[in-house]
Amino acid sequence: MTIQTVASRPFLDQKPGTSGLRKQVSVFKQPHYLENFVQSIFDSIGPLSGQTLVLGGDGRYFNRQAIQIILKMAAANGVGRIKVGKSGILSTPAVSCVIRKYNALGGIVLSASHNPGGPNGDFGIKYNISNGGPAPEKITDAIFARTQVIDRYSILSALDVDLDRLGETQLGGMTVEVIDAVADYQALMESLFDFDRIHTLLASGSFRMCMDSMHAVTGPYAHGIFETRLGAGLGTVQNGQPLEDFGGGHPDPNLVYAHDLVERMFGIDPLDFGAASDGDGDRNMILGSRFFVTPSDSLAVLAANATLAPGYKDGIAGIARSMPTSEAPDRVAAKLGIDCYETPTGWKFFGNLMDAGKVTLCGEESFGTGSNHIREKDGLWAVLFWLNILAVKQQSVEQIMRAHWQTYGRNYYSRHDYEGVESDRANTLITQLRGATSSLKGKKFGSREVAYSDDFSYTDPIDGSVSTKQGVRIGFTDGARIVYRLSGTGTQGATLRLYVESYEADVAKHAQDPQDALGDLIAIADEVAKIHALTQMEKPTVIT
Ligand code: VG1
Ligand code: CO
Repeated sequence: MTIQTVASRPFLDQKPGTSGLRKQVSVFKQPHYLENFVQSIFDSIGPLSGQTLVLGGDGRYFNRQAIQIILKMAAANGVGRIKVGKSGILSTPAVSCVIRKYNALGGIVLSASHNPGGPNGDFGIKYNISNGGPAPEKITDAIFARTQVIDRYSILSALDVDLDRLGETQLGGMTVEVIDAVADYQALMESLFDFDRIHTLLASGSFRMCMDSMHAVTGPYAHGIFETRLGAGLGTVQNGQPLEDFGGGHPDPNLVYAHDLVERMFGIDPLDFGAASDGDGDRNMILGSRFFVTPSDSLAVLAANATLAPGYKDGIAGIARSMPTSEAPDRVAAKLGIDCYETPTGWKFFGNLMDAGKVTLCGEESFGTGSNHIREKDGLWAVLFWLNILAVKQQSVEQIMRAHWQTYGRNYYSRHDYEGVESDRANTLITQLRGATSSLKGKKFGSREVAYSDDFSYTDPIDGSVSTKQGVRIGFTDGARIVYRLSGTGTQGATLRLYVESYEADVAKHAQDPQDALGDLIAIADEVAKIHALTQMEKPTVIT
């Protein structure tokens, strides 16, 4: 086995987005493309000698090949040990868990999350640091800078490693340890939630649930935890076999893409509880019988009921939510007398707050919820948390949600995505909006008056780093908000995200359809940004 040094030239488009580098498979398959990025990671994270790294992916097309390349490059770069998930599978939360449990230097996750997979789909790679969380901008900026000048990479000439057999093998001077993908993660979940109580609920026969893994990474985790350990019975998990192309689907757990689940939960004879997770297992959607829980409300409910789960029985230190997420969690924090932090979009902004002990629960409107048990959002964790609450309260999802609104009021909320917008048009829209924000204050739209308008900027309270241009927001005097931003995870054209929120204290008005309750705000959002004229799209592609 010899170490080869391969001459290479920079690819100029390797700038990580909201969550790592995501490109079409055809881009990743160009000679040296993956290798350049991996070498840039290795060159940016300090001495590797004797260090442990964690490696795994969501099982999408190109996962196995990429893992073999990365193993050989890690060996050539002096890494001491790599823990890799069996068959190359590890969910994003499992990688975070394993990094923390074994004090690894960091980990590499191969995933484009909710983006479609297969030869014509997307692939992605992200680096997580020793706290188990996504690399902060300081590190992703360093990796990007390295990609711009890289002229060689190192790789071991060796046979492929057998990824389907548990145990250790040597690759040059490096030990490759193929680990059970589920065991460490399941043990962590068991330490947080009342598995006995959830078992009693699920095995009772009177409570029926469905977990839709959308042919993505959580399949093995969900089979093991819900069916085998918690007695929910075979068939509880649907689409539980990870497939390289996710069965042709879009592994995004929302009302549009998780249609198999939606049919069961909103059809005749609906189940009591339904949940879905995304490509890499860090997102979740929670449904009750003919009832949808918005992710923002889900975070608020978990915070309000946290002490019902053993892992949080002493209460929570604080909450953090991304800026476009609704203010429902803020109301719970206020009542609990704890802080609620507002960060830019992307889980990397929560890491410092959790490390400093300032927050316990975090969430994003995009179906991401999690806590300081790891440093990533965690889909199955959220599902288990809900089950723990349901098992204790013995109420339906809808009853819990309605009681919550009764106490705190309801934050009507919706996100409209305009996917596949031509990049120039999307950039024009945002640039014009930025220009308009300064003159909006005091302006009246129907009964609403603008209280403030700006492009969100965040100063990290722990390390002082500043992140600018994180989304244009318009706040009204009655607390309603409109937010616009461009997606940082897409691979083709641009995606405009419009977020609208309006607070309603009156219980008698809590049964409206959010699209109706938010109708005037949606119209104002278009009037201000000229969405339809500029995108040339009649309506959003996805509404959640
Ligand atoms: C989206 C979501 C964001 C999330 C990110 C990564 O980003 O809006 O909340 O953190 O995806 O999640 P963007 O830039 O497209 O809006 V995942 O599950 O795709 O790793
Ligand atoms: Co994801």
